[in-house]
Amino acid sequence: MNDARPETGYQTPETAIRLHHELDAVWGSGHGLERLSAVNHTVVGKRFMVTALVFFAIGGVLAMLIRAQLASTNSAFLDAAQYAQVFTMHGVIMMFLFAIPFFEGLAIYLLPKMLGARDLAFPRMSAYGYWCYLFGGTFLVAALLFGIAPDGGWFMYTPLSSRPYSPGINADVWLLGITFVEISALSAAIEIMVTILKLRSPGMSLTRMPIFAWYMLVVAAMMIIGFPPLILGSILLEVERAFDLPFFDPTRGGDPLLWQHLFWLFGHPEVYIIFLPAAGALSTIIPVLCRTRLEGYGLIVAAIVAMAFLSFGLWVHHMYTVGIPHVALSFFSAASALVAIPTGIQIFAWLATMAHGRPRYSIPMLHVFGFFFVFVAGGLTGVMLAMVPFDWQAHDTHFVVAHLHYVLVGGFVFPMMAAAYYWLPHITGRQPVQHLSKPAFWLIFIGFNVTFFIMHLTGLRGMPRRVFEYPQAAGWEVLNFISSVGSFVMTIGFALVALDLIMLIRHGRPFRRDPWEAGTLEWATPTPPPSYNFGSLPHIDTRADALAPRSLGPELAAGRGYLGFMRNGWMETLTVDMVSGRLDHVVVLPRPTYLPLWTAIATAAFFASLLAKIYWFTPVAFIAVVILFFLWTPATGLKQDVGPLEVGRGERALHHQEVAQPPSWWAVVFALAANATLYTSLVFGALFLWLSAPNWPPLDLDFTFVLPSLIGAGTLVTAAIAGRFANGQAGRTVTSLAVTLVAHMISVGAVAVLLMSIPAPTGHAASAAAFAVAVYVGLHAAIGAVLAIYGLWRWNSGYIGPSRMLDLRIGRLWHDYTAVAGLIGLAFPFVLQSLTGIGGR
Ligand code: HEM
Ligand SMILES: [Cu+2]
Repeated sequence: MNDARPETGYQTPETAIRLHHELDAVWGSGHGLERLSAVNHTVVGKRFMVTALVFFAIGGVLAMLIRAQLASTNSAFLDAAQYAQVFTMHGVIMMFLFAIPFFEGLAIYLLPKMLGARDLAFPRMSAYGYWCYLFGGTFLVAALLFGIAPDGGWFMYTPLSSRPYSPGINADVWLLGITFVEISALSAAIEIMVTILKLRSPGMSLTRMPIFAWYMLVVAAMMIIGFPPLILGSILLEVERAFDLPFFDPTRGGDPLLWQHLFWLFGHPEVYIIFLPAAGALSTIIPVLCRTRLEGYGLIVAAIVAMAFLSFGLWVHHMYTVGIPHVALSFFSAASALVAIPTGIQIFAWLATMAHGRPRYSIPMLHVFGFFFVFVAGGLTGVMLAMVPFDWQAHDTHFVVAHLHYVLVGGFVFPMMAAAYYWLPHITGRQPVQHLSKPAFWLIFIGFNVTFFIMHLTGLRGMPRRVFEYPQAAGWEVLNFISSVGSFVMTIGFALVALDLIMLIRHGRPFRRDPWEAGTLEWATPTPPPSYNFGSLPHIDTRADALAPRSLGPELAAGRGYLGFMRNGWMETLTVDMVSGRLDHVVVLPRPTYLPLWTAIATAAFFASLLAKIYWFTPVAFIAVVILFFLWTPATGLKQDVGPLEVGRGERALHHQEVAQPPSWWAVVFALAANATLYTSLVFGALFLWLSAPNWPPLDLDFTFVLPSLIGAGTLVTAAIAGRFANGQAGRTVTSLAVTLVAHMISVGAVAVLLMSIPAPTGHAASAAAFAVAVYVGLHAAIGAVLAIYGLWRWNSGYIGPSRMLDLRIGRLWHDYTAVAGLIGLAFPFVLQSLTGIGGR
């Protein structure tokens, strides 16, 4: 960015072609190796989906190995140790490396187009997320080749996954690899949330959003709340394995059940996190395929919000057999059955839509049919399992395996195949060839039902899951053999689908626009879509699934909407008020850059150093990550006020650096929400141990550190207050940032003293918990100090002024959060001490 005052006016090019060339010159992602620097959402979304499909294929090969092994009683195909790695990695790949990344890719690709924006809110963030996913996933799969893959089941229960029972590095591969991939998922969730809430076309109020955006909004919120407990659990388990802090060790005040709670707090919502995007695709596709409008839009929105809330209260139904109090069991059992209501609402809305419309019996529709049949069957066995006595019988048998595949394949794979046939024409600009599509579908459908229906039967006859062989006397051989044959039929079906899609890409008929006569905005782009999506952005004045892309498209391409021009080489798009959809401000997006790739490489080095136990390198890699992130920031800064900018259609709006709450401010708010969930899980985890773990209260807990705690609390509050005085005015800003910096540094020192006075954290979970909380507070204070330095740097380089305070406002959010978390954390040892004084068993 240069120092001269940027141009604020504009000139719309004379022809649509001209406009296209001007926009593409700036928005395009380059060719050849340069493509590695791409941050554009169309490119990144496609990358996510293709990579997820590769992992799906790998997971599928592992499933074939499982079925080959189980086909007969005495197969010597895999031994017990290999089998454990194979089924664990099958589950891990399908859940973490296929399902989540695939829908993220779909959302990243579609959302800006559906909402009428030119890109996501943070294009570099999604590129970074992609690289983290690729590196983390590769890392897990590579471990399989070396025989050091995780083998404790996809949910990695302690104590099986603790050091004494899993001495190798297999469990560490899971913990570090998954955390790495989760970072990618969390950043995608924040990105999706902010994009949906802010980066819509003017006029698109919340109630006019296409239904897919509602689904993804709810899913993103669920990820922000649901993933942190798992990240926390992984960190604690890794810390226990590496440094012997006994969070899960019952002999020293820990509890293996803490892992189960943290895991299923994530794991149950996860099932809905996977189902809802698929349902969002169905709610988008079904009305179009039936040439009508979606029935019950408002009711569906209410149902998915209700589902999100309910799903967080249900994790315990995975733990009926661990000895939960009976009252709690009845409560969670009833709640589990209740979730059938919002699911039912959606299913009936889809059926009503079909009944009112004139269905086209096209290929996506076949897969929609597959979804209905399989998913409803899975729902029924789910209601059976929600009944406590039945679950006690069926727990950990192949009945559960059958149920979970009916839900996952029915609720995700079939809808996503429908989505692929529906949207692939958009991505490629070509329509299906359709010779293979039907046989492929029937092979999958029949193969699937043969494979998994049988597993209900073997399960009811007592065949446990996760066993690599079974005795002939058990009488399960014929059933298992049929099941394995079914799975090979299904595989042939998937292979045909792959071939079919390749045929579409290669030989499909090209078309101009909107082959399905859909009503959503993504079909108003040319196909395949250009790098900037829309030549200009529309004004939306009706619900955004009832538009006319065929006439709207050419208008936008001709530049007759908002921003139909180039200004200063800026990549501009618009934001709106979250609820009303009123035009809010202009966002200038960053250009392609290699920084996300470098940052992901540094992040990979950080995780690799932990795994290889080269701990001296860990802080080096961490600092490299932090520095690289700071290098991201100058790209979209503004060294001078530019004031209101013309945006076309006679309206004006401010640059995002000159407003109070631009997308990045919201991103920090959501990131802090995720952070707060992690912290809350930590504090509640400690209280859980106190209530239920063996060996509490600890006998000789002697905390004596009143002084450092008081100093720490005082300085953290000082930092937060001082941060508020930084307002972009000379002198005052520098002074207050300096005070913030010093205050944070003193609190880091106070926390260090405190850490030294905690009784050996390896001795008992109580001191381990106090230790973890203090480290958390110290880390936040340290980052607060870094942010203060960053503020000073930005001030010095001229990026901050009375109307350009974004960096300061983001700092403030952090200092405030740190003060609150710090006060809670510093009080925590005292609370623990008085609790252990009065209680325990
Ligand atoms: C492509 C066809 C598939 C076949 C033939 C298949 C087969 C199997 C079998 C036989 C098991 C049980 C292993 C055992 O307990 O010994 C299993 C476990 C599992 N599968 Fe699949 N599966 C398939 C697709 C999927 C998909 C699409 C997903 C998720 C989206 C998935 C997720 C899981 C999970 C989470 C487990 C549990 C792993 C564990 O116990 O740790 N599977 N699969
Ligand atoms: Cu569940």
